[in-house]
Amino acid sequence: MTPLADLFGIVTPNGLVYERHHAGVPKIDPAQHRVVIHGLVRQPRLFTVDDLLRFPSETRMYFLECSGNTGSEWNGPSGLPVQFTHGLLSCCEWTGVRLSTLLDEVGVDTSAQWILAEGADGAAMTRSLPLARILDRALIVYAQNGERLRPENGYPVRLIVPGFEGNTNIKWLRRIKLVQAPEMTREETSKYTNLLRDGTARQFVFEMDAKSVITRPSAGHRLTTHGYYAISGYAWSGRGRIRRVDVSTDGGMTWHPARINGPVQDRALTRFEADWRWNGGVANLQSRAIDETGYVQPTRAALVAARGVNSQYHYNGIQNWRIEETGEVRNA
Ligand SMILES: Nc1nc2c(c(=O)[nH]1)N[C@H]1C(S)=C(S)[C@@H](COP(=O)(O)O)O[C@H]1N2
Ligand SMILES: [Mo]
Repeated sequence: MTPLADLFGIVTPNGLVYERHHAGVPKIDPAQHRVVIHGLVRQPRLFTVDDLLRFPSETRMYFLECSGNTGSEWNGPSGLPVQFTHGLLSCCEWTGVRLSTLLDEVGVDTSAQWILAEGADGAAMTRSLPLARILDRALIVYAQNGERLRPENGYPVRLIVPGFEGNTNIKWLRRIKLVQAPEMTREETSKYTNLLRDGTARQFVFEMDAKSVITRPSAGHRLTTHGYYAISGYAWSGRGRIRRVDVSTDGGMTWHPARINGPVQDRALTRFEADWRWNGGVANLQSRAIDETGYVQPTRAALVAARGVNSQYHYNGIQNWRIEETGEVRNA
């Protein structure tokens, strides 16, 4: 998991990006690897990695968040530090080819509404994705933060679906099939559906809702000096840009707008900072993200009222860090 409390700015260095694999990291010979695009197309095609490198490229910063991120807090404060509550999260500069560019090459039939994307790992991780919602930004990438992808992150090619839950960003991409309707794969039936209170489940919950977390100070830290501290953290939304971040030091009774530090980019981590003086008393630090759609990050109570506690995925409640009189910072 990404050590968020030890990072500055918005970039996650490649060696510190969290890793999630359903069946380990496959060894792939890039000279042998192919990406096939087939199904409802005029002309199915195989692309080598060299083929992909010849197309016009696009470079963009996007966050990647596992839908299981912060699942530890559904039943109340877990006591864990931020690396283990929010560390299934990264933000990298991705370089690759637009999915739409490759689809133009094969000629998509008008009946194709979804794609099926499949990885070349032992899990053959496979997801169905709605074309209309991803076509203007999905990338097939070969580079991350300026260097080629690392084996753990999908070398030689992976799919990046900005703002969508982590598992849809298929690593070691080997196949895209154009289809009329979702294929109901293992990863969208037995996994990655969200069980609600009434026994029904949310399915195809793709966008990650707006969320934020204070990374400094955070659980496990200890304040040793009274006086000024800059409270610093990340905000992000799967639906676009962050509009505002509010910070509270009294457990959510009063809120003040934080400063946005650095660029505010579409579906990327945004760094915020707020001024605070610690006078030695108990304090409860919280942050609340508001995105460009007007969506406000909910309290845990509001989230649980709406979804119950069995959803497993997509927890985005406001996080509380409690400062004790000793200066100890706790997830409580
Ligand atoms: N082929 C394949 N793609 C995959 C996975 C996998 O196991 N196999 N894991 C997914 C999950 S659950 C997440 S959260 C992200 C993690 O990306 P990372 O390991 O580069 O951080 O990749 C996704 N893509
Ligand atoms: Mo994930």
